[in-house]
Amino acid sequence: MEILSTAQADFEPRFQALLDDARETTARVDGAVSAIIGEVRAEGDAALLRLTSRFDGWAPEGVAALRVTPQQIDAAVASIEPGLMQALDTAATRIEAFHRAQLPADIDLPGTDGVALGMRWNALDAVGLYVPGGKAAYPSSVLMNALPARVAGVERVAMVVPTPGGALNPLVLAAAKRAGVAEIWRVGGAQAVAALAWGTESIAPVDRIVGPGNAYVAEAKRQVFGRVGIDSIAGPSEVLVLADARNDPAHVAMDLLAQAEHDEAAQSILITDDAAFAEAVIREVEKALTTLPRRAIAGESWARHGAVILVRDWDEACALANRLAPEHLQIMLDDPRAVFGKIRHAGAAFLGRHTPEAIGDYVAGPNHVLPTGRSSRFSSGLSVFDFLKRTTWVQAEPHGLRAIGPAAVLLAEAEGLGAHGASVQIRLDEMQLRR
Ligand code: HSO
Ligand code: ZN
Repeated sequence: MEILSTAQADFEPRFQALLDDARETTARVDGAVSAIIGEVRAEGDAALLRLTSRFDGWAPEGVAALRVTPQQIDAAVASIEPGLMQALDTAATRIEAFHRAQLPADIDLPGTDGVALGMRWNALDAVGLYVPGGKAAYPSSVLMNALPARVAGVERVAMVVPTPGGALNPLVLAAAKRAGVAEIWRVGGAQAVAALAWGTESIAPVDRIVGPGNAYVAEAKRQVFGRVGIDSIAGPSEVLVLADARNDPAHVAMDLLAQAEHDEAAQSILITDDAAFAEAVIREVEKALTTLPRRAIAGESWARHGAVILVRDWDEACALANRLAPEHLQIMLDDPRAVFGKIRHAGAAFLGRHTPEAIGDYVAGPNHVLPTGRSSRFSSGLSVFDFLKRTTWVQAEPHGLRAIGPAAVLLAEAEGLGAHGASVQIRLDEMQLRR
């Protein structure tokens, strides 16, 4: 691993190349996906049964077999080791508490001019949660997606999860149960997204679909957007670590590898102000890469997308961090909040030397569904706001309408909209007569 230094003459083009590194492996699947959505819209449950046999390697005996039963959920929970169940509960309790703290207040302005104004939050009625069935079937993600919806007050959360070969994932079911999800369907892929968006005889349609998935799922979400809401489409994960030489290089190395092991396309970057420390971290990464269980994935991510940058001071580091707009930012310094105060673009920050990002993946409380691919410049992680929407309201008293109505009449006339103006003016005229 070569160290990039801001002192080098060619630093800027090389940093720009890092920013431009498009890590997405975008397979074009739009045609296949629109065909699948078409089949589900036309044939409903029958299409779900057929597509499940074709793609998931098991043949459900009728639609009833697609719904996970309460007995199956209870059996899954019973099969899990108590310590692990407790860990799930610790995570869930903390995630719930943090998201409850996010719940916003309504606005209710009496209005001094006889026009009361306000804004009221309401939860969505029904949300669909996609859970992948393959290697990335993370129970922690079930909690991170379902709990904010429940805390926001969503009445119905319908989960879809493919069961390759017919095998249910007990920990995913246990997480769903802990998160209060009672409706679970054993369908996946674009067909599951289509069913959630359009409904079938068995599955009622939802209002918004969230949760990660493969290229087919992502494309299906894009294609049903507009009929339903969707969350942002997640790209490969990334971390930026800011660390000085007072850290243990082995800690920093493992933090970088924790992100790299997610995906060959993941990205881990270290920014430090000490060249010897940079070298030490690189050595520790290489050492760990000889033993880590997922060393093949992590090694490829580190070799292809990893980077180590040497800066002259932390202001310089902050400027680079804001340009990188990372999904995860670790600030491993004595006064992390001083540096964090200068950060404007990051999905989630982890402050100090004792806050590895993995603590946020599981148990800290804030959400781990975060903006990737520099999109923290304009978007944020999943929260209760994704499951709420606003209704604004106005109530004018007669004197309020008298005060602001004439301006509306003038504007309506200027726009050539006669009924608009008249709807105000007839009321004003009536008040005039009654006086
Ligand atoms: N770091 C991932 C989330 C995750 N990690 C789930 C472990 N399980 C993206 O934020
Ligand atoms: Zn992670």
